[in-house]
Amino acid sequence: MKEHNKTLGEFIIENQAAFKYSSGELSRIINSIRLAAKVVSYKVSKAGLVDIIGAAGAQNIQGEDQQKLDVYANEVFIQTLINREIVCGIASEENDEFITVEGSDKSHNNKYVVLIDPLDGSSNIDVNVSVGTIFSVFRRITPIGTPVTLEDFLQPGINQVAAGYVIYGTSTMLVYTTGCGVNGFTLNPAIGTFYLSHPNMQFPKDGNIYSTNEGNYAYFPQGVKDYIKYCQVEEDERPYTSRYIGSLVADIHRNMIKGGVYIYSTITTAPKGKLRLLYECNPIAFIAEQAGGKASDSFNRIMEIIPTELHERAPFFCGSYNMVEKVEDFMLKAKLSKY
Ligand code: P6P
Repeated sequence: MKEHNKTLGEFIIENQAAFKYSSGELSRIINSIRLAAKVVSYKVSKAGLVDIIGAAGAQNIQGEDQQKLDVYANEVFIQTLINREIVCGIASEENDEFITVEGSDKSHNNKYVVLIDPLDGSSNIDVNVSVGTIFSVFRRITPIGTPVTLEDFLQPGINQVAAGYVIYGTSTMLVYTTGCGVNGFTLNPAIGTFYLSHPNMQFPKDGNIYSTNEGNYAYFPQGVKDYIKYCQVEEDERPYTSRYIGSLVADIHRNMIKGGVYIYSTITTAPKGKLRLLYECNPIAFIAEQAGGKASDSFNRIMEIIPTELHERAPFFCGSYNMVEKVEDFMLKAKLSKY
């Protein structure tokens, strides 16, 4: 059978033994993400029909209340994970507090916690731009059989056992890692099956795409301003191009395929940056590193940051290894020039 015909289900079974915690629970987590991704993908693809099937806040033709898509996606991912009896806790961008999952036998016996951004970039839905779901999986560190605690969620990214994203774009793809490389699966919506379409995804070491919101230029740290000017200086020919979709998953996915660097630095109006460390930066950093790329806050490896709050933010420089290093050089030079 040709590689690209392999289904996600077959891939999970084949690779389960390779995963050191091959209890099967992690595979069940990926399977529940798979199911939720299909359900959300269907709903996202119908979003453009809101005026026909009922505007948000109104009732649709079935008389159902229209939910905001990110609220809907949040409920689908949380319920799917709870129903599978595989996690002991869930944290979501949409929920102020984490959710304790005691299991139907109320034993708190499950070993994993999942952190999700259920629909990242959801403001782009109205303009028909790709959006995504981002997820991060840890083993709990407090005793099994007791209720999950905040400590189980505030782990550094290096402790992740799995992470990935779903991109709802021209096609829906699930891209994930369990620490043995990165693989991408494309959904065939006609039969509801994900097929291995991008085996062993790798960030090119170099690239010519830089992705950042240049509307914030006046508020960037000097090192980012210097890097952007470096990209724009005409040496030989213009080697760089600026591509910014405003949807993290879409920008990262394109840069992983073509080569590029994504930057969301501190800006004066966001002194710690905008992106959330636990369910945006860490999972994307795990993917990036597993694909041979790099992810830092411009001075420190993202996955070594010790979190202190569930929704804390971090500056995020992520992508092709040599490009991230170049930005880090500019940031260091700017920092040292202050003294
Ligand atoms: P800005 C979407 O809201 C998001 O969290 C990321 O997906 C995206 O990269 C970024 O924020 C866009 O932020 O400030 O450029 O609109």
